[in-house]
Formats: sequence, structure tokens, C-alpha cells
Amino acid sequence: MLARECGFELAGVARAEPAADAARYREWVEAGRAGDMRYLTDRRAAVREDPRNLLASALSIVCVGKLYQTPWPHTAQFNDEECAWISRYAWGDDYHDVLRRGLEQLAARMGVTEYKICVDTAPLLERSYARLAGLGWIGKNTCLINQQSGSWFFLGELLVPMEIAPDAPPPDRCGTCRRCIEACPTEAIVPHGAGYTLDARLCTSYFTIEQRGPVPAHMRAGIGGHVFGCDICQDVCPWNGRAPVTEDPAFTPRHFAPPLAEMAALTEATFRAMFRGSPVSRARYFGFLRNVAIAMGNRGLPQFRAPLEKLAASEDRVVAEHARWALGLPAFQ
Ligand code: B12
Ligand code: SF4
Ligand code: SF4
Repeated sequence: MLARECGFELAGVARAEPAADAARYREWVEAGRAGDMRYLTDRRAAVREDPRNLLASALSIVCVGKLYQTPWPHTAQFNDEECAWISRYAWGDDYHDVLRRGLEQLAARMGVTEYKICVDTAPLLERSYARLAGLGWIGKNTCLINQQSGSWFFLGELLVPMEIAPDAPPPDRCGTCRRCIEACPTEAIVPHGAGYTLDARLCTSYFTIEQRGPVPAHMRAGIGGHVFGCDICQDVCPWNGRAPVTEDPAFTPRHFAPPLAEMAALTEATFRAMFRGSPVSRARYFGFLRNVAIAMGNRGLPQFRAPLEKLAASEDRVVAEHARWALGLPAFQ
């Protein structure tokens, strides 16, 4: 109830004790599946093993979920080849700020003065604890899925030095479904033991958001028109078929499918102004232009030749190389 008043549709409690899934995480890192995401593999990897490394006095983790779904098209429903695809989660304000504000309110309402707020960036296995707190199960696409709310929600946590009765994890409801595995254009959802995991080194979301430097040439075709993130494995999930929409105006779309040619023409200053306070700023200016060059190459429209020629002369050698790659594709020969 309190969590709802602070803007969270989902809430539950897990014990602040060592992560039962820590071994899964270690295996994932050891297999190299984190790619170049150093914040997952450096000394912070071990911090994830116990939430008390973040707040020594923590006894409970209040896990919250905040919906960001809006009644706008899914990837496959939007076919304008001239436009870039930005992932649904990045259409509105940066969720880190939105969730942090809600969690600060929640701490105040709970009357706790000693606490730790985590939203995405802290070394905490967020999906593991959210599952234990009853918010959902971990689907084959590795997203946390709630039976009523689907998976279009962000996670946040409040670590508190209070004993609160924990919730219980729900059953796994993926059953025999394999839609996400079959729909992923880059085959990034790979078998792991009896289940599945995500190999970030094959995932469009990783390439377009996290990876600095060049994207391996053999992976570029699978990226299609995506310039920031990817939603395909959630678009196809049956549990998202009737997912509720957010009522928070912070997530009202302001960056839905912008024209690729306009994106290619952004200066660093206009990029910064356009994406200030948006998750897209994480890609950084030249990383975003690199993504735009890949998307233009994959779309192969004749009107992209001139903007690609301009990008091929970019001062940034990675952007220039990706634009040259695009111009070398059969569509431009
Ligand atoms: C690194 C990262 C990424 C990487 C790697 C993703 C990945 N699957 O690992 C990349 C850049 C690819 C990525 C993409 C996205 N991300 Co991300 N990401 C993270 C981050 C920072 C760490 C995730 C991590 O530790 N990965 C390592 C692997 C091993 O962990 P894992 O897959 O979560 O698995 C753990 C548990 O889930 C559990 N587990 C896994 N499988 C199973 C199965 C069973 C049966 C059981 C019991 C347990 C279990 O064990 C593992 C070890 O703890 C978290 C925030 C955080 N601090 O946790 C956000 C987070 C997972 N991302 C989020 C989002 C929204 C996205 C995107 C949707 C963004 C987009 N549209 O592009 C995509 C979704 C792609 C996908 N299918 O996962 C949300 C997910 C919300 C949700 N409902 O699940 C998070 C929680 C951020 C947040 N605070 O809201 N992300
Ligand atoms: S986010 Fe896209 S590329 Fe990554 S696993 Fe899902 S469908 Fe595949
Ligand atoms: S698409 Fe099917 S297999 Fe994939 S996460 Fe959703 S229910 Fe599970």
C-alpha cells in the first residue's frame, strides 16, 4: 500500500541474505557472457554475493517494480523504414531518477533513516531478489515477469535494517513456450543447464547501449533499425499481451522512433539537448551515431546515401568505419 502511494505498482520483501543465485552469476561471468561490461566483472562482481556488502545492517530488501508500458506500437507493428527504433524503456525520462525519488519517499514513509537505495547501477542481483520477493519469475528471456503485469517494469530496492516478513517467489509460468528464443534476431538467448541465459555478446541491447568501440561486423545485420536497446524478446512474450500501462507522466514517450536522417545530422550539442534526462544519453554521442550508421546500412534506403557519406567523414574513426561498412552493402552498390 505504502509502495503504491510512492508510485510503485509492484512491491514485496526478500531477506537481505547471500544471493542463492550467486553461482549462476559467477558462471555467467566466467563464460565471458558479460562482454566488455567491466562493472559486472571487476571487484564489484563479488559485492553482488551479499546485499550486506551494500548496507552492513540490512535485514530486509523491499523490492519494487514500476511500470513503463505505454499504449504505443511494438517493434514489429512499426514499419516506417525511415525511422530509428529506440527501446520502449527509453522513450521517457530516465528511470533511475524516477525510481530513486519514489524510493526516497518510501523510506521517509516507512520512517527509516538508515537505508540504501538501489536502482540498476548498484552491484545487487536485482532480478534474483525481486523473484524472491514475489514480484515475478525469471523468464527464458531472463526478464522478470509478473503474471498480471508482464515484464514492462523497472526494478528498484530499498535495503533496510528492519525484520519484515518475506514474500514467496511465484512459480515459473513459461511452460513450453519458446517465443522469445525463436524471435531473437541474434540468437542471444542460449541454453544454460536445464534453462536459458542471455549472452550479452550477441544481444542488440548490449551492442547499442553498452558496447564502446566497434560492433563486430558479423553482428551488425541482426541489429536491424535499432539505435538504442531492443524489445523483441518482450514484445513477443504472451504475458505482455495485456500488460497494464503506466500512469506516470514521466514515461510519456518523447523519443519514439525519430527519423534516422535527422539523427545522423545531430551535432554533439543537439544530441545532448535532445536526450538530456533520457536513458539514451548513455550511448554517448559518437556511440549513438555509430548505431545510426548501422541502422541506415541495414535499412538500405537510397536517401541514406548522403547522410552516410557525411558520417563516413566523421572525426570519430568508429563512426566513420561503420558508415563505410554501410555504404559497402549491396543496397548502396
Ligand atoms: C547488465 C544488464 C543488462 C545487460 C545484460 C542482460 C542480462 N540478461 O544479463 C544488457 C545490456 C544486455 C541488458 C539488457 C536489458 N536490460 Co538490463 N540490466 C543489466 C543489469 C545492470 C545487471 C544484470 C545482470 O546481473 N546480468 C547477469 C545475469 C547472470 O543476471 P540475470 O540474467 O539477471 O540472472 C540472474 C537472476 O535473474 C537469476 N536467474 C537467471 N535465470 C534464472 C532462472 C531461474 C529458474 C532462477 C531461479 C534464477 C535465475 O540468476 C542470475 C544471477 O543472479 C540489471 C540491473 C541489476 N543491477 O541487476 C539490468 C536489468 C536486468 N535490465 C533491465 C532492462 C529493462 C533491460 C532491457 C529490457 C533494456 C532494453 N529494452 O534494451 C534489456 C533486456 C534484455 C534481456 N532479455 O535481458 C531491467 C529488467 C527489468 C525486468 N522486468 O526484468 C533491470 C533489472 C534494470 C532495472 N533496475 O530495472 N541489461
Ligand atoms: S534484447 Fe533483443 S537481441 Fe537481446 S535477447 Fe532480447 S531479442 Fe535478443
Ligand atoms: S516468450 Fe515465452 S518463454 Fe519467453 S519469457 Fe515469455 S513466456 Fe517465457
